[in-house]
Amino acid sequence: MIKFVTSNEHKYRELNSIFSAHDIEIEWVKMKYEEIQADTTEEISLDSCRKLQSVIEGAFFMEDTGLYISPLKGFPGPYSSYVNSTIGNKGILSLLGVDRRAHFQTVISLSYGRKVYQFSSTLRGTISTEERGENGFGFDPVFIPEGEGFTLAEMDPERKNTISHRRKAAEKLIDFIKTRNELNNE
Ligand code: ITT
Repeated sequence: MIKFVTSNEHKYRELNSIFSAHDIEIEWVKMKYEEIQADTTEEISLDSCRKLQSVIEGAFFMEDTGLYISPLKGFPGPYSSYVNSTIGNKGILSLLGVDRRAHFQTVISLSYGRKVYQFSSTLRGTISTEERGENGFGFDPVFIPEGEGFTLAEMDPERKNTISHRRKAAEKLIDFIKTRNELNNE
């Protein structure tokens, strides 16, 4: 059993399904935590994780995801949450021309034995020309992964979970957990 701190139920559901396939139970600590402003997701996540160490007992992890759009020089990146709740997907679509390359980056920070370990992964793709699909959340209706014809929101949840940024970062964390018996058996 390992704690996962997030206010976002979609993230919890996606990760819970990935972890249960490895027989690892995660406990959802539903809470919104403070995030500083910094240039990289790694720095932001590290800072939040350290602050939570004085609040949460035992091993826990959290996860930060950003959408980086190439022709916008990586924007919204660390400001993804703010951009999603302000201009949203329609606003993003209105900012783009011919070059629509983008990627998601997920950084997982694990607090274990007072240390912080980070695991990250990316998913490359393009921004669609219109919102498509009802599944998923956040930027899923406008993100088409490389090599796919559909947005993440048009895929069934299992398909997103097979190819996603979150999935690949979670697998790195799972590999780590499997090498630590104490985490495995807690
Ligand atoms: P917590 O920080 O409480 O975990 P959050 O929703 O604020 O939840 P993030 O800061 O990591 O999470 O997310 C930044 C934004 O990116 C937010 O608006 C999400 O909706 C969006 N997002 C995160 N993961 C996504 C995914 O897999 N697909 C589409 N959008 C995603």
